Amino acid sequence: MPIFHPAKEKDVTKAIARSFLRQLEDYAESDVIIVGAGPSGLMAGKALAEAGLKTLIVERNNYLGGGFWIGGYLMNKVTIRAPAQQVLDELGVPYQEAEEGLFVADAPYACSKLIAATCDAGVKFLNMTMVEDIVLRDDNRLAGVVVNWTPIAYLPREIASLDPVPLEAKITIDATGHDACVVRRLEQRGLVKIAGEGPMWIEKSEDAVVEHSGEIYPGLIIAGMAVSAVYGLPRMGPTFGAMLLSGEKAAEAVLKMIKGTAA
Ligand code: 48H
Repeated sequence: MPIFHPAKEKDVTKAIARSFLRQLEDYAESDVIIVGAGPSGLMAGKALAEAGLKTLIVERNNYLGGGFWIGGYLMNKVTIRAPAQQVLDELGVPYQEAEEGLFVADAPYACSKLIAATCDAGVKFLNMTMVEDIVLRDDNRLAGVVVNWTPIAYLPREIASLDPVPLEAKITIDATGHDACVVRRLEQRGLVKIAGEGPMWIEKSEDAVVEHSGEIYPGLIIAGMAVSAVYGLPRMGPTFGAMLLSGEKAAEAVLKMIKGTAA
């Protein structure tokens, strides 16, 4: 006596194709596109979807979470400085206080809880999808991104000369970490300058990243390590509080622009 309900092979394919294409058609236009599903992008997405905005996260890897999965030096632990442990409390992630105001948590636990909370909030994801360019309107406003399947970028041009497709959004967030991929497309056109990440100085870095998170160009907001890269701020190594709070600050900036209110 079989346990599972019968299903035809063709119906499995049809179910996946229909669901994917419906979602792609729907999200060809979003309120917000976030590029990068690391900690800052996920936090921004969670806050924006909770506030009712149609939010899409584009991620070039098949997995979500960026550098938040593994923390420092392949040791599977992340550190968080006060007051950002409040985010761990909200997500239900256990942690220990290693030193006064310095907390340590299991990276996979923290990352999976953040991913789940972002999904619960209603964010949709396009993974294995790489942002390779931007949509710029002649009023000099970023109006979306241009994407292609990630594997295409790793194949020789002779067999993978394939045009990308555009996705529109009212606001885009560059949360691509050290690469600052979206801002780099503006820099290539002489529209902004990227200072390049500074050396490590934990005590200075985290406040500075949160402080500088926000609009960098009309229609474009930056969050996370992309902020360090753009403004030449010090880096902070495997401590993630600023990534979480930077994502929240980016979301507040979006909400002010779209709804005229803070989160
Ligand atoms: C689609 C892309 C593209 C692209 C990149 O690196 P992340 O974890 O980013 P943040 O800023 O949220 O967190 C940074 C943190 O992980 C870190 O590295 C820290 C704290 N470092 C400190 C230090 O001193 O080194 O995630 C960025 C995500 C990744 O998942 C990328 O795959 C993705 O963005 N991404 N997705 N199109 N062109 N470029």
